[in-house]
Amino acid sequence: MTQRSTACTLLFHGKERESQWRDAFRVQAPNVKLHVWPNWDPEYRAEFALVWQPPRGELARQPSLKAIFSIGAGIDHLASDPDLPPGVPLVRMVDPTLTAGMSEFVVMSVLHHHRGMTIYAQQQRESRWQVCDPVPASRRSVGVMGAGVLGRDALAKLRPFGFELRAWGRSAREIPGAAHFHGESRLDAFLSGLDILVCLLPLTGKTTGILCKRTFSLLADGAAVISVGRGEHLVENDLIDALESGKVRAATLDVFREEPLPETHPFWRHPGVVVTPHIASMTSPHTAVAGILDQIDAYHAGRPFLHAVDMVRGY
Ligand code: NDP
Ligand code: OXD
Repeated sequence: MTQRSTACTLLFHGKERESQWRDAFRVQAPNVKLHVWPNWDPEYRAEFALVWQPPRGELARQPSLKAIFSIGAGIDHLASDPDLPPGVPLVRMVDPTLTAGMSEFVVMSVLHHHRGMTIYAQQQRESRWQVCDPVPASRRSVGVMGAGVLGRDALAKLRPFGFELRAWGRSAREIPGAAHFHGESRLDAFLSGLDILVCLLPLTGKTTGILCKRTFSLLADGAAVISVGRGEHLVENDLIDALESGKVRAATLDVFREEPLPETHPFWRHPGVVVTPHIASMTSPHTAVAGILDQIDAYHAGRPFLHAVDMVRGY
């Protein structure tokens, strides 16, 4: 990795792996003066901030911010801060390592459900040797809600398996190898008879609670649901009811309304549910810092930020 001459002041409030972020800046851009929370000097004036979920109001104290870079691809927790400094661009994370990691997780989870692995896991617990009829991928439909950076990469990586692929987004677009549906009016057509549903939407007022009874009712009987966007997309009791009735046979849940998922939550023990602790993918400090430096250099050269959040749309 080449060293850059980028110079600026940057506030950092991370989620984890703080030393890796510090090292990435030190190695790639030694002239970036990093101030790491909670040791923020109140007198310090930052030009940029790189944050996961800073204490509410903390960024509002900074009068010279040119941009706020989010460590996560999802910015719902930042956008909902009423004290977010108005007019300062909020830039979401687009990082090649994050994208590749999400596609790995989605492909793994789709194949897990396609091959009936929750059934075999249950049979193993019961020492039961029983073969289920295999279904070829060509007879399985997989739909991804959210045809953005992550959804499109996941679809491209699912393509070689031969599933019938569908995508759903807000605006019209062409997606190689997948039928794309857009807008609320096409949601039912997208969902109709789907065998495996993946949610990779951002959390907004329009997508909250979208994984609900009505959505599940349109899927194929015995469908699988993979929830990797945000916990608030899912109406938890509706999924539990759908699992109990068999409408949904299995689910992989990586994100939850309450994280960490409380120990007593029924999802932990449900035989049809795979629970993971919001690890479907993670931003890599190494590659993300390179991207942030590109953005800061572009700003200094008078170019706009890429991936700035549209605060009206909410993503
Ligand atoms: P993008 O902004 O690139 O894509 C968002 C997609 O959702 C777009 O296709 C957009 O449509 C679509 N969309 C937004 N609102 C609606 C709506 N109301 N109706 C239909 N479609 C809609 O986001 P990313 O792909 O980068 O990330 C998606 C989400 O994944 C993040 O917001 C985050 O919550 C989650 N995530 C989870 C991680 C994990 O570890 N579990 C890790 C990283 C991200 P259009 O194309 O028309 O704009
Ligand atoms: C997220 C992320 O948005 O980890 O969840 O990037």
